[in-house]
Amino acid sequence: MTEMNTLADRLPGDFLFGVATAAFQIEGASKADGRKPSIWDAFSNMPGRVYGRHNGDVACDHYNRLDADLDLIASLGVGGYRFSIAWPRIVPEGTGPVNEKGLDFYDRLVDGLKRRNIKAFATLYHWDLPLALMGDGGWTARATAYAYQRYTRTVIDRLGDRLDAVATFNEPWCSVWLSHLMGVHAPGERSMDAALHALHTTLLAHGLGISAIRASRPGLAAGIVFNPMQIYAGSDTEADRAAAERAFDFHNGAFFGPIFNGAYPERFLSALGHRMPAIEPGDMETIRQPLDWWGVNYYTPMHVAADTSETAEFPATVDAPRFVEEETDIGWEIHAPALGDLIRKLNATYALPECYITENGACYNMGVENGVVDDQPRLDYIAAHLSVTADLIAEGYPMRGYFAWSLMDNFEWAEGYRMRFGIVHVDYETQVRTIKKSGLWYSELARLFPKGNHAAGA
Ligand code: IFM
Repeated sequence: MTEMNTLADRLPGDFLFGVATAAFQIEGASKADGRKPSIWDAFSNMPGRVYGRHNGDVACDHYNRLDADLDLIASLGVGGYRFSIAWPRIVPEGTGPVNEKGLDFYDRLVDGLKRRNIKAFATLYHWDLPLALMGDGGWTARATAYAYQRYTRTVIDRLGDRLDAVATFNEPWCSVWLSHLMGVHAPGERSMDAALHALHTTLLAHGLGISAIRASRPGLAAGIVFNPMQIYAGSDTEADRAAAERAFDFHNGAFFGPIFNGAYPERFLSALGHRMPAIEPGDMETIRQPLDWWGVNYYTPMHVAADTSETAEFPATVDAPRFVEEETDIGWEIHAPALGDLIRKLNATYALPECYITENGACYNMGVENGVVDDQPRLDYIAAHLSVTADLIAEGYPMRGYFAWSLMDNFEWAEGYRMRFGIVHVDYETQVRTIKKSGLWYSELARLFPKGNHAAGA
């Protein structure tokens, strides 16, 4: 186990410790104050999509418990809070009227953070697309990128003066591949063609969003949050090494390439380019704009081998055996060194700005016993990944902060409420919050970094 003081000594004094959540996963109040449904409301109400047909109607009831939850965050002694803003609260139909009551909620949230001296890291899109936009094709339709730009402008005009950092998107890999190709997340599409359209629309929306942020608040630190894959070849054969390179292009390059180099990866384009939507003049310039920071969400590595079947579609890979058997309760392999390998590889491939670990944490489902949640494995997981982060800083990588996923147990998408990632336990019957052993440890560590005052993008 990593000893706390040894770990703390290896991190810079201005390292930012934070906790993270997302709107749909915690807010509940799905019909309150003018909010209209998102694609996740529809998806979770369909049988067979989400475990136990759980939905976001109540979640952690955070919408109605805002002040108490802000007090909880403050009580953890962290310097930052990463949250997302629900588009269906702000522009409930996706386009059309702005809902003042929705903006008021985030006004109160941001003001509450300021009063408590906690930095506000807002994410504009964490998967809750207004359902009405599906009428035009959702993310597969170019019009959605322009609707997103208007939504962004609306939010930043109102809140931008008090945000410390903003991310255009959370994990576009999920809202593109997992949602449109693999069918696991809303809208549950399983089509490469749909996914390729969603990819380009999302990237265009990112670029248009950055333009809107710059126009409204030129000084605001703007970035994007990825869940890039650390990909290991299943063997040293040429075929498996080539498979790992294709997987890199597909899972990482398709996002990082356009945003940081202004181009899709060549191998990716030659395999799939003919199925993509038209890339209009100026699109790639819009997508590639300087960013102040980027966020990495890391949980587990990926292992691939070549898929030699005749019907295999790019990237033509199959799963290869893992390095270690140890896994969290959601079945994800635990391998902290992969975080280091990932950051090194991405920085060697792209010119990246400074970086925050915007999510890292572990799923363990232990409950409250005698008032205590003993989640030692989660504590060990977080400590191991912070230790790798300290190594990266020693090597000169600009790692500026770490946000634990998650502040509290919440709606874990297709897994519903059965999978718990919180450092705070939530009893969904009573909404009682109990800080877990990992949360108490994290809090003690965060308090050693009272300066946590690194300004994103500075
Ligand atoms: O809960 C999610 C979060 O919304 C995005 N990143 C991964 C987490 C765990 O699956």
